[in-house]
Amino acid sequence: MPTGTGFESPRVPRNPIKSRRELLEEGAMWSVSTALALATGSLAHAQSAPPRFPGLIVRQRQPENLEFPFDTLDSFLTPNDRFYIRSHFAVPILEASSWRLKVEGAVERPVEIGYDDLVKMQARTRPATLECAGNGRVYLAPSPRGVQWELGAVSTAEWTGVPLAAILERAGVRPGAVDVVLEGADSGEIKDPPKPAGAIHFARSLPLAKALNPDTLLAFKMNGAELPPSHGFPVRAVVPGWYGVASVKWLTRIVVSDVPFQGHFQTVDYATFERRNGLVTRVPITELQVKASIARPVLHEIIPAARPYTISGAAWSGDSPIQRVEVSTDGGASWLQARLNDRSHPYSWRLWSYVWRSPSRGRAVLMARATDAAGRVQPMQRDPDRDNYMISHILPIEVEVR
Ligand SMILES: Nc1nc2c(c(=O)[nH]1)N[C@H]1C(S)=C(S)[C@@H](COP(=O)(O)O)O[C@H]1N2
Ligand SMILES: [Mo]
Repeated sequence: MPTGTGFESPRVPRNPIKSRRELLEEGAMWSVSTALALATGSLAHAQSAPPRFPGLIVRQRQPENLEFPFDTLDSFLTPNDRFYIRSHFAVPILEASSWRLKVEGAVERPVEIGYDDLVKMQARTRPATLECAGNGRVYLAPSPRGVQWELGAVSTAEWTGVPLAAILERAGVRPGAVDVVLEGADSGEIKDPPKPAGAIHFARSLPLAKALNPDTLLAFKMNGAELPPSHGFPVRAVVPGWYGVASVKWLTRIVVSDVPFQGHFQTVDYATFERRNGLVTRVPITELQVKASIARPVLHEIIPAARPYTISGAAWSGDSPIQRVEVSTDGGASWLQARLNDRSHPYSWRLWSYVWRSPSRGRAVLMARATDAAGRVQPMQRDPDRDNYMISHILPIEVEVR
């Protein structure tokens, strides 16, 4: 078995099944307290904590950090009530009727748009996969800081929205502009130093070219429905091909900037290290890395002996589509081609499967490896410069056959 992959031996630091059950119990307690609130008449409290799809894994209740149970993956689009949620602050309660989007900074004419104006503009509908840059973090060793995601901080939805470019065109981007800062209505204090004083808003920037890409949307629909509050109601950015952090929720302000934005979530958090000309450089996290994940079987699952078993999962990449997924059932010694199940959609994951003839007994180490059309191959080794983000190297899934 390969060593030094950056994953702890035996492959997972905690028992994920136990921790999930504990977390589900927490979720069950939440429902009980909701019922109690209803019984005692404190309806306002009950309404602010709606019951969720019972299968969502609670990683943190406040702010909301909920994981899609990746082993239930059975469709290209993730239903809205199963889509993972990553929030840094409390969900801001916004109303469509009073919502305004301001566009200012290095523009010819600052503009302000209301919800009704926005939804009347020419919209596009397209699927896109969002993955949190910390997805898979629980499997890293030593255990790094941050939300302890297993495999499911990734989901795919069909988004309807207006290209950000159309809004920027209304305002007129001035020559010399380099960055477009997207600011959310949510705010709060940062806990860990280095941290600014007082509350700050969630904000991220896009380089002008990505902001003007016609696929970068200001979305107001998710899988054909109004955006749920936790996913950014009434309007969020969707930046296909980039880690989820770029897709700012509860968008209320856009600032066009003539210098690169250096905000907290751009440089201190959601940034990583890269080596350029022999220098270690701090860079914001941007494009999704090529990655295949195994949904089934799960780690330590018992597989029936000497029978066909369908190994399945999803694979995704950034700007380039998935070209190939290979599976190894012998710990990486040999690789065979998996079947790409559905049609390829730009910026979206591709479901895949592989029918494995299980052996007569013993342990097996399963792996999946994706390659994109640009020739990028999912690596076996973790790049330590990535610190606690961009976890895309191959995760061995050990199972028992009997
Ligand atoms: N305003 C705002 N936008 C945000 C965040 C946030 O905390 N506040 N989290 C970001 C991160 S880190 C991710 S991975 C995605 C998650 O989107 P989702 O909750 O709809 O899955 O939203 C991004 N947009
Ligand atoms: Mo994220």
